[in-house]
Formats: sequence, structure tokens, C-alpha cells
Amino acid sequence: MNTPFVYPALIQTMRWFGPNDPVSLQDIKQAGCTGVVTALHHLPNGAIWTMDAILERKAIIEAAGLKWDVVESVPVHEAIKTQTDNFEQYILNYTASIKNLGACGIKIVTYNFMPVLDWTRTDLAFTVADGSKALRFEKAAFMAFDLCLLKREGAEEEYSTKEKQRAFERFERMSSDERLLLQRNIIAGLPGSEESFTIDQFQETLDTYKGIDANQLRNNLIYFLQAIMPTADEAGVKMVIHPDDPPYPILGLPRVLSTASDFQALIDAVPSLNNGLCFCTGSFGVRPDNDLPAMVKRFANRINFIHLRSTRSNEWGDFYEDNHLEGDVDMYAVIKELVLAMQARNCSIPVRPDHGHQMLDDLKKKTNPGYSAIGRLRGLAEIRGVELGIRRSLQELAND
Ligand code: CS2
Ligand code: MN
Repeated sequence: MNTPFVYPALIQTMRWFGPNDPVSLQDIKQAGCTGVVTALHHLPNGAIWTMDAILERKAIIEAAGLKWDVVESVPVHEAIKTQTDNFEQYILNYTASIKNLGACGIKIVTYNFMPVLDWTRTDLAFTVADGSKALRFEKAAFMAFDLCLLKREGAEEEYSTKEKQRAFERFERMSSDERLLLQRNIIAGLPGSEESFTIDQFQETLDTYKGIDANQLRNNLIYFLQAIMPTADEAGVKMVIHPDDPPYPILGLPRVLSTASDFQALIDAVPSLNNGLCFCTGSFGVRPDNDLPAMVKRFANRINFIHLRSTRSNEWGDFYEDNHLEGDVDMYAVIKELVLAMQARNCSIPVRPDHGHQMLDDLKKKTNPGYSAIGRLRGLAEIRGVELGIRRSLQELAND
């Protein structure tokens, strides 16, 4: 009887925002996770993550019987993205943080290079058909913020007449409370986004990108990666960049990690295998021109962290977070390519259910938008089931 052909399994994790997170480590363990994705959110952007601070967090996680598998994220200071102020010092600090994380045994570090805003939504409590609440990006509301609240210089030229008409009509229908909520949703920073702004601060920060187009931002990203990669290689730390969310320019800001060719440009410039990718189906999946299964195949040896979620878009450019096995993402095809990638590399890759509806008892609780317990537990359970079915089927085929 030959040895059964073994397909490595995904490492199941959930994001945890630290001791103040309404979702506990015990909740995460009961959801079936073995690992945790977290960051030292209490440290200011640009600070060095000391060994003590890292080990303190690691001890809390291990005391709960879990493993700190992934950092999400060590935030990249805006000065590094714009190469202003003392950005070189911030790069040195970032390098020290990577070295300390590697020394503490934390070997996967997520980051993103989105200018000013991290992930962006207009509605954090959009009620879907079954009564649960989802995150939503409504294009007309977003344009209304841009044109009527922020009143961004040059915005008028960026939208079509039809789009502007939809934005102004949308704005007229909003109450003053709705306008305030819209502004807060967009610039107050969502969970994991370390920045939060008043409208004036926001405009000032946008202005720091005047003269920085996609080409320049990409060059600044490559400069940053070239500077930190020797330390990451030395420390055995895999850097994984998270894609843009949404995956296209907003507010006149460039975005440089929205497509396969964006990531290809990075690995062409910085070939180390520790220059890796956080494969987020929700972010990449908003663009119909992103072929997700093909991207998994193409970047299989550089995908070292996975976010699985699915959005559903319409013809107006609106999208909301659907259930993990519904929406526009072919989750079966993506998970199958991920299982094949892990088998080829003979390694297990950490996955987390990205976002999840606020549902059941969580509807009566205050939770981090997208990061309530039950919706993510449902998503992870569905992902786990699809993966198990695929692995067993492939294994049986291989053993025939
Ligand atoms: C999510 C965010 O946007 C997403 O897909 O994973 O919660 C994520 O934390 C940030 O955008 C990545 O830094
Ligand atoms: Mn994601």
C-alpha cells in the first residue's frame, strides 16, 4: 500500500486587534483557528517594534493556546510613501522592526502601500436581504463626499457628467447626519487602518501627494522594498503586500497594487522570494479584469498569506461584502489553486476569513466593522469545508 499522497492544509487564523478587541482569543480558538493575525496597533506609525513589545503580545496569544502566525500590519509611514521628512529614518525603524519580529519567530509581515487611506467604504452597516449587516462601497455616495463634502480641487474633471449628476442627487437625498456619517466612514479610519483624519487634516495629507503619480509611488515602494529586503532575507521574514481596496485610484491618489501586472513589477524589481503577496480575493476581486485563480497559479510561490472574502458589484461601480461562498469570487476555483500551490511547495499557508457580516447575536453588540465574530466564523467554516472537500478529492485521485 503506497503512502497516501498528502495535500498540506491551510493554516486557519483570524485577525485579532489586541486585548481591547471585543472578539477574544478564546472565541478565535473556538472558531477552529490555530493561529492569530495581529499587530501592535497601540504603537504609533513609524515606531520601532521592540523585542519586549513583540514578546509581550506573543505570550498573551500563546497562553491562549494559539500561535501568532502573521503580523497585519507593520504600517508603512506616509513619509516613506511620499519620500518626505525623515523617511530614511522611518525605513531604518521599519527594518529594525522586521529584525525583531524575525528574532521572535514571527515570520510573515503584512503591509500595504495605499496612499493616505487604507481600505475604504461608504457604509459600514448595510443591511442585506437576510437582515445581517455588511460593508459597502457606494460609488455615488463616495463621489458625493469627494465633490460636496471634501470639495476636492480638480474632482469635477475626474467624473463624467452622468456620474456627477448621480453624486449631486445622492447628496441632496442625504440628511445632515447621513453626511456626517459618510465623512466619518471614509476618513475616520477602518479597523487596522492606523490613520484617522478631520476633513482639514485629510485635505492637507492629500496635498502631500501633489506631484506623486503612480510611477513615482511605485518607485518609492520599490525603494522601500530594496532597503528592507536584505534584513528580511537575513531574518527569514516573508513580507506580504496587501492589495489596494478598492483596487483602483480614488480621490486623485495613485494606487500601485491593484492588478497582477502591479505585483509583477514589484517582483521584477525586487526578486527575493521574501518579496511576497497577501492574496486578498476581496480586494483583487472587485476588478473583473483580475482573474483570481490564474493569479494564484502565477504567483503561487510568493503567496504567503491569504484573505478570503467575496464582494458583489453592480453596473454603477458599487460593491458590498457578500457571504464568502457567494458574490463575484469563484471561491472553489481559488481554493483549489491554493491547495495545488501548497502541495507543489509542500507548505501550509495561513488564511483568514476577511471581514464577515454582522449577524445573529453580534447585531446586538458593538463590534469592529467587518470583524465581528459570528460572520467570520461562518466564513471560515465554509472555507474549511470547501478546502477539505478539494484536498480529499485530489488525494483520492492521486491515490487511485
Ligand atoms: C481588509 C482590510 O481591505 C481588506 O481586504 O483585509 O481589513 C485590511 O486590513 C487592510 O486593508 C490591509 O492593510
Ligand atoms: Mn484583505
